Amino acid sequence: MSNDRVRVRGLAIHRPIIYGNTAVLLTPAERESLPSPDHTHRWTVAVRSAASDADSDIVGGKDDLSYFIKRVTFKLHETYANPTRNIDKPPFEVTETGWGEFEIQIRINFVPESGEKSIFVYHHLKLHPWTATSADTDAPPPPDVAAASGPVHSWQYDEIVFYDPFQQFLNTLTAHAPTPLPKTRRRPVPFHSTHPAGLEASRGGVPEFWAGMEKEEIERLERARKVVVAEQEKWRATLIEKEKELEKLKRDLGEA
Ligand code: SLL
Repeated sequence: MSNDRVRVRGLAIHRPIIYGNTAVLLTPAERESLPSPDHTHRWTVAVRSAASDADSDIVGGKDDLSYFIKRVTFKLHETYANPTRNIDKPPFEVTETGWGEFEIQIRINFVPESGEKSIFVYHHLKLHPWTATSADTDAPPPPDVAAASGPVHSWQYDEIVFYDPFQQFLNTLTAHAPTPLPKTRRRPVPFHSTHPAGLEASRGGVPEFWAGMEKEEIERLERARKVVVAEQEKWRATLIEKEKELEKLKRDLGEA
């Protein structure tokens, strides 16, 4: 037996990917030229490498992932004709027009030599900008706000981990090292933010994943944890105070 079909035990190797969507508002002229004039947006959902080309206006997608991904199946909302879209070569993406947000099931199939089962990820198609109002009320922002804020980006970073890979597949993977994420932030653009500054900054162009994002996320989580702990302490103190008051009122009642 060739040792290609031998698993390399104890080894884990990963590949970074991103999945998500961009969306732009259609102009009135574009809307009129569509078979369905009720469509308001053009969007692209995709699975890509995390690294971007330095001066491209595409989020991610620098590396060709077809050395380990064989097919990506995007399952759209049933209001679309042929909602199951199989994409067998890069770019692994679907561009459509529409009027509504919905959950997209994304199935990633790996090349046969990997011997891996396919995996599923889910993405909520995002059409409306990340404004504070839309986050609070779930309602799309007014058209002028939406138009002024430019394309909407919603992307998730993930890492696909292969455990005990077959030797041959491992060779393929190591022959295609992923482009490392840039060490510094090259574009001043956040991916999403309910903060007005985020909306403001999103006019600056296309976001990019970079190496410091993980640290930033940890810091965000830590700040949020501190806020929650402070809230808990505040309410615990209130509770103790109220319980004392209750005891006192009970005593007063007993004495009366
Ligand atoms: C909503 N639950 O009500 C979602 C459904 C469906 C989106 C969104 C176009 C389909 C077509 C389209 O945008 N469907 O007519 O081709 O918001």
